[in-house]
Amino acid sequence: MTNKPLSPTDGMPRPLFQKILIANRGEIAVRIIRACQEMGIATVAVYSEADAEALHTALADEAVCIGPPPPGASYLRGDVILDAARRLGCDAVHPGYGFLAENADFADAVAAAGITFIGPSPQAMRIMGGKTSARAAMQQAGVPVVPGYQASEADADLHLAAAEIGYPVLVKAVAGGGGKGMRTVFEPKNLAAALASARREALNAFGDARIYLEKRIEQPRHIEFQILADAHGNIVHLFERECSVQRRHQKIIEETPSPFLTRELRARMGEAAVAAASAVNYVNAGTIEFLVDRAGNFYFLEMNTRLQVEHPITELATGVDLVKAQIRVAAGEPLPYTQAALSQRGHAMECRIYAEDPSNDFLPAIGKVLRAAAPTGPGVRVDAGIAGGDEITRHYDPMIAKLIVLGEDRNDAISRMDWALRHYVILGDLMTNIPFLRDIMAHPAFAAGSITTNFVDDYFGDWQPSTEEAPDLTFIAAAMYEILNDAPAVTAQGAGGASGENDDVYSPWAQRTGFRMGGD
Ligand code: MV4
Repeated sequence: MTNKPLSPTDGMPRPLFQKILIANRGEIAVRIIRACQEMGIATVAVYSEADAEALHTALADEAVCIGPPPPGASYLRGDVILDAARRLGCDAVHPGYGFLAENADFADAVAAAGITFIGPSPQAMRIMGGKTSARAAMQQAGVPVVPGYQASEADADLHLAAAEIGYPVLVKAVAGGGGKGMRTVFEPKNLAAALASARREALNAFGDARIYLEKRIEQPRHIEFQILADAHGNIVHLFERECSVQRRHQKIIEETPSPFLTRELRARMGEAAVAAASAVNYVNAGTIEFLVDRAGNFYFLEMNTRLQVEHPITELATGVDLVKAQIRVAAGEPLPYTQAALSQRGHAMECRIYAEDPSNDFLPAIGKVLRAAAPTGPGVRVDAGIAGGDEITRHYDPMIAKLIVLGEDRNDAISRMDWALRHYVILGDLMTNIPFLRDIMAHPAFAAGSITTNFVDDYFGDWQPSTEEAPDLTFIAAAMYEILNDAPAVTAQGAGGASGENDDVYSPWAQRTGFRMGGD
């Protein structure tokens, strides 16, 4: 009986896939690589010339340059990406979010190459990708949709429909999303012009001029439900995410549970979300977005047929690793839990950290990150796509990281989030929205949970960073020393005192405004 030397994988379950190509960049690529590494699955990163030194490129087992920086010449080149997957012997592709994640033609091409696309079927993508086909499918499934009209594009029919619906109405783009092409019409005399301008913008933005009407829901909340479905007909929801704090249709803060939902409303919305996924035979992870009015009426808005940026708050509150779940479902595994086995615990909250200049209309603030020291500690998670030395460029989304906390309850989550924001050190010639986020945390309306999609416009419409005392020279000297000598990161705690109770919020390490090295 020879003692066969143990192979490194002996005792470990066979990996579900041998090698996964991650067709994305930044923090979500890092996140997916991390899940693969925990599952013993080899990884292939794709990168543009601008990301040759990026974190995701460095972390993967193999990396392939797919082209120059512009997304259209790199991360959107499905043909080049698929060729890389073939050449490197990948048996699955994970698209992340954005880029090709909801591109049904890419999903088709991946499957045609005999490679598993980690996501829903192209059919489900196509139905949910068209806002009117999605509405029709939901109406058929008995999922509440906003009162509206999509039967005809003729102006005369639309005028009649708008009168029937009742003003104010919204004109929306069929191929739209994120508010592009959306117009509010308060009275009949303005409808014709709104239809024309909405069609022009939709054609420019999506190459598709089709539009439809909806009744405007006043002061709505944006509450979405996470769905997870396997290939054996099992579908569960993993509860809601409150996403109402948005700025110009860009989510900023997400949390779960929603401070607005009652147990009863949560159960009804969860059932509707599962019914929506079932109506399109959905498989894998997806999100059903609802608008919820002040009376608690909820309406299907759209379905995102991909993993979402804000998935970590669901992971922290339920204990489910959604990326691993996606990979297992794509490999044909059945869901290991029933709806009854799923529950929420505590209160999770996410802040999106953007490289943007709040004092300059939040325009993206490109520049070099000299030092990035993320906060750590009980209930604090950072999903980052950048490290010290990385450039934030104009080529890609300016989101550099997600800061997520889990608290015992909402107040605990808010105070933990403020602590973490205060201790997130991002040094370099760039600004971030951290001061803006901290002011939101401190706002009484936010603390009270009275947030709608108008929250930022209502309370922060003309927000400017508070004028801070300039960090004193000792801290600038310390920053220079730390960077030039690569000393261990000095945190606000270290700078302000051992225990942190004297944290000096004016310390450059506390990252109040964009602390510039050698800047003005
Ligand atoms: C609406 C609405 C009110 N009533 N539809 C904005 C972008 C797209 N996701 C849908 N949006 C909205 N659709 C009706 N019938 C209000 C919004 C809206 C919004 C929705 C979710 C999150 C943030 C928002 C910000 C402004 C408007």
